[in-house]
Amino acid sequence: MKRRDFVRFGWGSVIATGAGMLRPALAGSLPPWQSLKSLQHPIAATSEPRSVGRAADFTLRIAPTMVELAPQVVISTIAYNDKVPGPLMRVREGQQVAVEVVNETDVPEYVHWHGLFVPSEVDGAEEEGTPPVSPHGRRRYEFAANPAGSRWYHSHTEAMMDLHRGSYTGQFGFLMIDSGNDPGRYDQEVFLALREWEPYLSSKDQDSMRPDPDDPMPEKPTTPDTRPNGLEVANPLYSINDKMLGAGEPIRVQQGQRILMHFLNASASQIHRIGLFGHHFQVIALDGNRVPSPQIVDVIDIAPGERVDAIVEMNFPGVWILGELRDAARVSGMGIVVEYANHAQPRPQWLQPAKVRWDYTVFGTAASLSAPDQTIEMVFEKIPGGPHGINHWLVNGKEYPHEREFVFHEGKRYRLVFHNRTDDSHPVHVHRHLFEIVEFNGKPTGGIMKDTVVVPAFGRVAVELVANQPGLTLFHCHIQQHMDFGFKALFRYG
Ligand SMILES: [Cu+2]
Repeated sequence: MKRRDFVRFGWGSVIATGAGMLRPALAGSLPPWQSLKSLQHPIAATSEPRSVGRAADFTLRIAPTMVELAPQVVISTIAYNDKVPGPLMRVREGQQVAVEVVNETDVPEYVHWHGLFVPSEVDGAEEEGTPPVSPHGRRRYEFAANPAGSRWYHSHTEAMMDLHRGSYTGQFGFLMIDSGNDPGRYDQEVFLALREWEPYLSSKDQDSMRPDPDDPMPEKPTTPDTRPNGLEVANPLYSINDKMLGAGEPIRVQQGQRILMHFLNASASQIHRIGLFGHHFQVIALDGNRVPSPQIVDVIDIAPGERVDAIVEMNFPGVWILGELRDAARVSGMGIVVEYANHAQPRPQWLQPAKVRWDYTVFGTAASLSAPDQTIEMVFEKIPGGPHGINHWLVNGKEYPHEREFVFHEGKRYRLVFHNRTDDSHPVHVHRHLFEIVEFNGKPTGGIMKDTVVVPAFGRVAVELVANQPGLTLFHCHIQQHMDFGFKALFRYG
């Protein structure tokens, strides 16, 4: 897509650094993102019946591509429409959306619509019974766009030991569902997807999930597990959208502007901590859902699968780095330059923001008065893999699959209590539903609606949801390796 197209659509220059934008195609015309290059790759004949009826609103073509993260740093990955992130899909709340997915790879694929209320057959999870997009085949996903907010889409394919599949690839993108009554007041909107590249297995701790010694750790066992840990996924390269720090266009701002930043952690493995010296983030939504108390914080913690929407007021002129607090991640690419107009200086500056603990409950309200109909306890444990193996993960003593699924009854309210008896933090995700955080490490709260929540190392988190989306529902840790090696479970409706 050409730069002038972004201007024509009324978007700032920043979006052009990463997320290409996609508008519903007009019948009979060439979609604006369809470059000559993609026309040179004829779509293979499909073995599946093609949907008939109206034209798709969006087309996603899954294919290998090259991404230039920085000059002379070009990686090979699988992506949607040769873009990383994939095209920005923007739809109205309640809109019927048809997405045609064309799989030009040799393996089955699943596209998951993360945070949406969609039936199991279109959710994009093999475990729930969604059919795959077969190799060199195509499949149409049709759903109503609900609920409003910052959603996203990504590959939900199992990877196991293949670090070139599933969420290790560039198959992810933003999906914005506009409510039409957005009360936000801002001058620019930017989309910032956090990513790592070139994964490998290592016994060296990358430090992203080290337990915070100040955490209460209510689930810490009295006798520590001394078995040696297994190999975990590590990465040498990082980016925001498709560029390493300094390689892309800066976020260009003017003093006094309010910038709405949509953060997405599209990582397969790492929790990130983001700061911008001299500025504050007013967090207005978590996982796309407005928070009851939009508090101002200096640092944003964001785990794989999570989204944070924050307004930043530009009142500290200069040229700054918005980036990861960990030096190793930031110097390896996880950052973007923020440049005030008329303040060009040779080097963007990084200064460490004050170290502040991230605490979901500051965005909540008084504890919920609701009483659940039933409480479901879920205990997470690790079987350490040793120096040459992979850790395996248990939910209530068993790796996936369980003999009997967890059962919901439609219309009932459930409290899920997550007991993390491991020394890692886990971002756990419930498909097709929103839940409310009701207790975090012993602290009651209410009103924070999410689809993914970090259960800290040796921590305990309770959430509540109303079972109002019949069908198989997948629960899992959003760290790809944990999910693939046991950390998942199914809920069914009884
Ligand atoms: Cu995990």
